[in-house]
Amino acid sequence: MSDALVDLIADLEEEAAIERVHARLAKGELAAAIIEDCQAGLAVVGDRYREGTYFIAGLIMAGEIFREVMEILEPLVGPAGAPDHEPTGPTSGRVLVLTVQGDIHDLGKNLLVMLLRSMNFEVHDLGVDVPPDEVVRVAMALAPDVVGLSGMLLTSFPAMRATIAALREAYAGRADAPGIIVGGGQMTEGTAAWVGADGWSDNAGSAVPDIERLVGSARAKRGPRDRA
Ligand code: B12
Repeated sequence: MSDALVDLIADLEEEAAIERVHARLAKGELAAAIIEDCQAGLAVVGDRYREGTYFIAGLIMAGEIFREVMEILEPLVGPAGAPDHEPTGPTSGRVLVLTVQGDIHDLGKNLLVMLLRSMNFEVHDLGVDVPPDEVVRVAMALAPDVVGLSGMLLTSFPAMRATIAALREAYAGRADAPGIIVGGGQMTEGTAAWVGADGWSDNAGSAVPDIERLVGSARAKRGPRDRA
């Protein structure tokens, strides 16, 4: 058995994978490198599921291992924060994040939330399987600078498109429309264009500059808000 983290996760070796994470942290490795290897391991699990070597239990187990790893790494990525963690200083932007209707994958979304909170964004996380009308209702009440939609299934894309269409309709002609960014492992530029998003990413870290750009243009259109 290889002791590389990618292989341990791919082989669903829960205990050995957790031990490996602790060992790598003890050697001073960065959380980002460990997360990258976990994602690569999960991708292998996904491939094995598609090929029929693993079944749904394999996906569940892989998700559980990743959740445990993130529990260990969270203090190193940023403040744990309550679900609606309020930043202490001036915020980098107000972001509403969720997984779209019909999709319950949340590990990638949670990673994005953790990362944004560590960078002083005010993040509101609506959870998973969120219907378009609920997204519109909360967005109208919250006035976010950016709405981030996550989806891991090909069947999530119509739900993403419907959510964006509902947001665009609700904000038609208004200066306070948020920027909309979409993400998930299967996201591509073409899909992002098809769903009607303003930005896209298949990686939380590389999404941050795009989210900052969308915050900037939403704020420029809207002008100063009464609550910062
Ligand atoms: C773990 C897992 C599960 C777990 C999820 C647990 C959880 N709490 O999330 C469970 C067991 C629930 C699950 C269920 C299913 N799954 Co699944 N799952 C996976 C797996 C192995 C890993 C996904 C993951 O968490 N990756 C790690 C995270 C960190 O990566 P990520 O999600 O890509 O997120 C990163 C970026 O995408 C980005 N990001 C994510 N969201 C956002 C949002 C924004 C706004 C931005 C900017 C960025 C961003 O940032 C993240 C960090 O960099 C993938 C395989 C794969 N290749 O990914 C299959 C996979 C996604 N699942 C798949 C399938 C088919 C299913 C099921 C339909 C299986 C079934 N028959 O029931 C169900 C669907 C349930 C549902 N309705 O949603 C398929 C999808 C195929 C397709 N083309 O649609 C995949 C690809 C496996 C495969 N190869 O067949 N799954």
